[in-house]
Amino acid sequence: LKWYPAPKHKEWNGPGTTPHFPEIVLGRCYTYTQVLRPELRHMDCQEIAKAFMRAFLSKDPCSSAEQDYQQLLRLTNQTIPCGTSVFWSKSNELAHQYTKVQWAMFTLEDMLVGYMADNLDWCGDHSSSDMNYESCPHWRKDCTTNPKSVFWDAVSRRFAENACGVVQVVLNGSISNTFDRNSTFGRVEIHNLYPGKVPTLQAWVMHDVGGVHRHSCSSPDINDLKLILRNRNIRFTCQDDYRPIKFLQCVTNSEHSSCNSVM
Ligand code: C8R
Repeated sequence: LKWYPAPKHKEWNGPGTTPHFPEIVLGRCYTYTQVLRPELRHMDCQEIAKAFMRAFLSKDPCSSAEQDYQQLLRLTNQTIPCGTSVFWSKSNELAHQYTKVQWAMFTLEDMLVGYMADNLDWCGDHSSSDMNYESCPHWRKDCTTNPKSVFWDAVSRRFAENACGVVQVVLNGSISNTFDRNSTFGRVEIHNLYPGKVPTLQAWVMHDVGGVHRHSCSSPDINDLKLILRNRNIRFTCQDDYRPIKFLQCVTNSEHSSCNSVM
């Protein structure tokens, strides 16, 4: 008689580890360090990928801690010039389009560690040395201390701590929570900017072409952000529909009336 392992049932409510996660992480590390930013070609991608796996493999996926990622953070340490950091909240695609064109500006996904992990899911299990490809903890339905949420909090905190000079944030003015205190930007990043290094935060409140204007720079929500920064001694400026980013939105909506007046 042969015993087969019992079929695994879905343990958690979130998507499981992205298929080929280790290969994707290793491949992205090489692409970034050898092709995109050859000034980083000395970085050891084998070690970096190993440190990433070690952060969560063979561990309970609801007991993840920032400490688990310390080695990965050390190995992926990267400095960028002052005045080049771009934060974003609920504007993922637009913010990345912006830094793609403004090659000298960096979102976290334009940094090695963010580039490796962008859009992936991952978790392990304390009773196995493999990844869980079936399911991973959902941050709200299961636990917030899951490997993925803890990772983004840890790398976002470091990204903010390392920022210097005038920094920018791209916000979405077409949704209700343009500035969300519970988002990574509102909960982690603004509180970890160093006032001694970051004199000013510039906010760009962008509205979808033809979309609603839920919030603008004069909204109470944005004033909340302003007050938090004032208390931290960081100057705040705000501009609605910042032209360099508006132009990007108008590339795919060039016929819309609101795009005529932009030119
Ligand atoms: N940042 C946070 N989360 C990130 C991320 C990133 O760079 N990149 C990805 N893919 N994610 P949101 P926010 C994932 O609510 O919470 C940094 C995570 O799973 O629109 O304010 C970055 O520096 C995360 O749960 O934005 C940026 O400035 C969602 O996407 C803010 O934090 C975040 O979606 C953005 O985080």
